[in-house]
Amino acid sequence: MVMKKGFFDRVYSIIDNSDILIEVIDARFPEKTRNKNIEGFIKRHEKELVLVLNKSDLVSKRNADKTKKEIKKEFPCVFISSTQKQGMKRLREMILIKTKNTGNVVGVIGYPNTGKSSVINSLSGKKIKTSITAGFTRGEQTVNAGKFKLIDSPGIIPLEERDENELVLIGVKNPSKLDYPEEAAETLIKLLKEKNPEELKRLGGKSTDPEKILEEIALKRKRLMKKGLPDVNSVSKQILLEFQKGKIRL
Ligand SMILES: Nc1nc2c(ncn2[C@@H]2O[C@H](COP(=O)(O)OP(=O)(O)OP(=O)(O)O)[C@@H](O)[C@H]2O)c(=O)[nH]1
Ligand SMILES: [Mg+2]
Repeated sequence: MVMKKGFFDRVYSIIDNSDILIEVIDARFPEKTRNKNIEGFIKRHEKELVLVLNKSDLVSKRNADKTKKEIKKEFPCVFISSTQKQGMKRLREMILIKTKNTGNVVGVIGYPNTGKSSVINSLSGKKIKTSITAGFTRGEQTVNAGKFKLIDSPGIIPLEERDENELVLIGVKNPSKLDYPEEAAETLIKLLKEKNPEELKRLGGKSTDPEKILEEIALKRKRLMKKGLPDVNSVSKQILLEFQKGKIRL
């Protein structure tokens, strides 16, 4: 009987079959979308790893610079936006340097929805399918990108139990599935307050209290319940979805 291989076995077999590895991370949540166990595994197998901070079009320059300084201490890293085609030349050059003395197979790994398939498309000029829905890529596939080959893989689902609000923010869970979207929305408001207050102002948040801010945004958008009260539940889902779609920047 053929045994169905476990998920992590598949990741490890990609690592085995690759000469170097790229870990695609969401530049808005670098720490939450990295997998340090797998990074450690790659290191122990003496394969080069490049951290690619994708979706950098969705973070302010100030935040990007701060993150870069931290990550660079651990691994070579490149900030890119695969959809806006920023930083792609630098990434290509980095791959060429790293693969020079090894083979030319580049394994692309990362959490669901970080943009692995988009990065591969941008590097290869091909059009493999991407999606706003996390967990989209199912099987592995190898894509030719001229001097090197890229292996696309399904997103690595974190083994540890993750907080569902966090999963919504990193784009792995649909906000409409939350019983209390207000909670995740308040977390987002707090993050915006800390990291990109200009964006919060643009949304119409003036108060200091996140709960109040959600009410203000609901009123501004005329998301109202009976008697004209702000519909915080519905506006929470709305802004979370906009954040997932990249319409709100961090
Ligand atoms: N704004 C922005 N959106 C991006 C970028 N890269 C990818 N996306 C979007 O993020 C979503 C996920 O992209 P995919 O390339 O499908 O991500 P993936 O990592 O292959 O996802 P799975 O196959 O589900 O693991 C899509 O809606 C992309 O358009 C980027 O650089 N900037
Ligand atoms: Mg994919």
